[in-house]
Amino acid sequence: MCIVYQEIRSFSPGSGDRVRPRGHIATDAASMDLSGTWRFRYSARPDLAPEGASDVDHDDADWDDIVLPCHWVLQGRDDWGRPAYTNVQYPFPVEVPDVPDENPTGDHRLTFELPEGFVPDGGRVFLRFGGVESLCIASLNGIRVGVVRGSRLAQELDVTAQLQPGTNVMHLRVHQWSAHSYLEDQDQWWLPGVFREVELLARPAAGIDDVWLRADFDPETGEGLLIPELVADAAAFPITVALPGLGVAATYASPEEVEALPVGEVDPWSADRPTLYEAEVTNAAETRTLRVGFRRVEIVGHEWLVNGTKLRIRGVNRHEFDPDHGRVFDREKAREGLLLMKQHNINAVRTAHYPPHPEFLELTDELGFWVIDECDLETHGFVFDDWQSNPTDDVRWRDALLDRVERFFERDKNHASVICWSLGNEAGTGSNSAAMAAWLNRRDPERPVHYEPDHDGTHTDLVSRMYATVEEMADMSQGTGAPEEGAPGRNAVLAGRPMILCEYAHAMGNGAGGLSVYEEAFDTLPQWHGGFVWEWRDHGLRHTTSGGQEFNAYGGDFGEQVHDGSFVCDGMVLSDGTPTPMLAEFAAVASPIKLDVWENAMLVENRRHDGDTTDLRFVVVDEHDGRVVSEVEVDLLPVGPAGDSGIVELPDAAQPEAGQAWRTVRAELARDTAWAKRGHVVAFAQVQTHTVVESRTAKPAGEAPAIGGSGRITLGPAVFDARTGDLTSLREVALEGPRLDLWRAPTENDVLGDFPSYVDVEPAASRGAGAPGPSSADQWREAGLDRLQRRVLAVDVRQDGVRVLHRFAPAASQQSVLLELFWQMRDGELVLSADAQPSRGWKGTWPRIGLHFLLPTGLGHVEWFGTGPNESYPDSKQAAVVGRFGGDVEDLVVNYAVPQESGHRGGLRELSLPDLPLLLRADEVNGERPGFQLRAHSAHEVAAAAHPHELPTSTATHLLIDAAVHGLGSRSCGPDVRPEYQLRPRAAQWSLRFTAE
Ligand code: IPT
Repeated sequence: MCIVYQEIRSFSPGSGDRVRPRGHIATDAASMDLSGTWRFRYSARPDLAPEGASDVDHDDADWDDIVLPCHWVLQGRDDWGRPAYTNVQYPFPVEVPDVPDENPTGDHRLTFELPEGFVPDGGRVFLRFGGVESLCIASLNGIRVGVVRGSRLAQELDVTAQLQPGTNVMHLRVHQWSAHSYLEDQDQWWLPGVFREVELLARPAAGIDDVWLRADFDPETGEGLLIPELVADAAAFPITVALPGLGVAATYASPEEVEALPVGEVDPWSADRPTLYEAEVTNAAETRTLRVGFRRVEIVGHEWLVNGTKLRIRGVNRHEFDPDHGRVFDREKAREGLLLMKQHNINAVRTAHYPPHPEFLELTDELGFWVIDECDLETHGFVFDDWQSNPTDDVRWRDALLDRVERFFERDKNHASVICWSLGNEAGTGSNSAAMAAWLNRRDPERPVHYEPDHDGTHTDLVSRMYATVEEMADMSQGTGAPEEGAPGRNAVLAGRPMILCEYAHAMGNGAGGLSVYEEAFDTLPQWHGGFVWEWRDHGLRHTTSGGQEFNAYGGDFGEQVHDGSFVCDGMVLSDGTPTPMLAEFAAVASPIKLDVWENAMLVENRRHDGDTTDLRFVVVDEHDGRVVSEVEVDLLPVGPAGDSGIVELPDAAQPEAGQAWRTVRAELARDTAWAKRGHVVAFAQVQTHTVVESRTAKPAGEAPAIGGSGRITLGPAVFDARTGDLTSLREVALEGPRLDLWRAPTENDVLGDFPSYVDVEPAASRGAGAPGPSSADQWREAGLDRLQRRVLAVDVRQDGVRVLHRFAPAASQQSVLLELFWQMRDGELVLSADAQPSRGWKGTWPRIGLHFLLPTGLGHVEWFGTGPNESYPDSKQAAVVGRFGGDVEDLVVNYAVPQESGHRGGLRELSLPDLPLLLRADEVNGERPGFQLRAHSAHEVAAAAHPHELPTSTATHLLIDAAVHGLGSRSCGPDVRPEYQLRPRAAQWSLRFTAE
């Protein structure tokens, strides 16, 4: 077999003069970043790749230019292959270690001048690859220097012997697929290329090759201890380790003399207060600089502590992703993302599912995040064969997996923010994962090892689960129950350990709902330490239709043979970085400052890891009918240390003359911080203080309806169709309807049904044990909610108004809903009292009970007094406050990658559409107010579109006044809408008043 195929199907971790893995630490030694324009040749298969391409004098004149780092499939060239998305399944036949003949291959060549004096006297030069997907055969000046594997792992090769003064030619042959692709089956795009920097590093003779500064903090004494590990030849000594900021320095004359260095009292490092100290490690040849944070990570019983305090993870899973550049790192954009996280009370990141660019961890050290750093390993596709032949349990892969764990650990070991190591994701378990865990435990006894598939906790330190329900969490906490495949009594054993959800609350499309239920579980179940939302950001790739319309492409949009559709778009921010409402919901639910507000007092709980509340100011805002009447700051003694709570009296709230009075308290940053400006809201709470009920006695109707010509009924300014009873206009306004609507354009949580539901439409026994039951969308379609037919039962023109009776029912069904509409004129307003009554026999849930009106197209600005500013649903409304809001109709729905239900806002009082003009008021009925939704498309149009650009031209603006809606849940990957947030078939009433002026 030809040599290249041997490399492609090799289990070896890599070859060449591989340098022992080292930390990514700044140095004053010279380096040369080879990023920039290279020559590039794409070949669809290895055998089509140019022969002799690594030869120094190979003619690359007819090659193309490419700018590294990049993924070649994202360069806008249709003839360079295409991105492909799969989640669990491999995009090629599973036959380890072989991969398809159709193996896209990129040849890269760079001719460069080595600066004079670059190679230190007697020193070495290393060639460092930050990340290449997936197999890279590197040559320098026509000589092969090594084979690099492990796409998101750094690899250094010693190229001193091959480098020459003056002009050099480097050649990299990169194959998209290799045996190691079997280890890299993460839920993301397959994106080949040299996507992180390629650098030349000058290594001085007797330099300091590697440094590990372990920085311990003793929470009892407040003192720090620096424990240096120096990797250098004996000739490199003496070496000085100094922390100038603490006035501490020690010089070690020989390796044997290196010892721990007490540094006295220090400010510890934590995600809340990320204090870092500059450290210098110097000798005659080299100075290395890094920042250390003193902290102690330990597990005591079922508690995971940092600096003696139990951790509370409010985290996200973060992939490296950019809609234009894929996994190419951009420090500024990464920082922006982290700032957005901090601003939304996110304090932790799991680097799903591979080590990030090393500079990302500099940012998490600096800004303050608890990080679970994860190794580049996932073999999820083996699940379909019950994990048979899984690399994690196959001795042929042992070296490669140990090599992976060593490379990721050594690169990142110095980071204060890394408080846990994760072996990878969804790679099953076996002797190799056990060996990886053992290696980490031996090398770093302090930081715990995480690996979620280790369900029995045999070789890891944390008990981790994905998408568990709170009921399962409670079972685990109490040591009772055991998920199906578990050994009997397993939970009882695990209950003595700390627990986290490494993934929960699947943020795909609209949702996930139910965050506050988890928050309560994390706060009350002693073993639980919080969790990581799946996931931070959508991975839609910016793409254009043939007609030139931009959109976020997902699986299938590049013609993939197998793919997993929009499952790659499941973030709390959209692909372009726009936050979704779930992010605001997360911020409201997860705030470590909890406010409980009554009219005259407020309880402040400080649930931070560190620090009191002196960084905050508390502002009390009183509003009457949504208009601010006063705004004052309250004096509050600092609530602290962390864990404390305090109560403060609040000034009296003024009584409004009419309407409602609301009091909102905001905890705002009192000063600018590294992550937000003064005034940024960290927490808020709202309470209704007064309601002055208008005495609206049921006066007799002011005007009696009249039957006009051409089948019309008029009632004041309103005109009705005499046959159907439909309103057709109000003064000049074309306002049509309403029809009863029980349907919504399913969200992705409604559509996907692989996870069990709390809704039992049919007895579980009839489905077979463990089967999840139909998705909500299927159940709703089955019930015919998307195709209700209307029959007019009565249009009754009476002295006191117009009474209309409609029956709604789907074909082939005996179930129906009667809708009674009673229109009256009262005090110059058109008043609608509506009442929906379902027949018996409805099952399951309904997405909504709404009145659907058609309005003209092209409506612009609207204003409302109700909840906002974002959409909200029964299980996702902690971020919603009552107030007056405004916006353009098109901004009232979220531009999810897949069009779906969006834009419902509950608690409506007034809705004003100045373009018509129309003012609609909603009154309370039985203590409830309806919500509203305004959208340029009907639910059917939305449901039929797979991408926003597939939505047809709008023919009407759809106004829904919903008496109730169903929750969101997280069933696209996780629990369905909980019973308390479901909308079960039921009766509903509305009381609406319309004015058109
Ligand atoms: C889980 C994966 O770990 C994660 O990478 C992602 O695919 C997520 O699902 C869904 O988006 S695994 C799943 C089988 C629970």
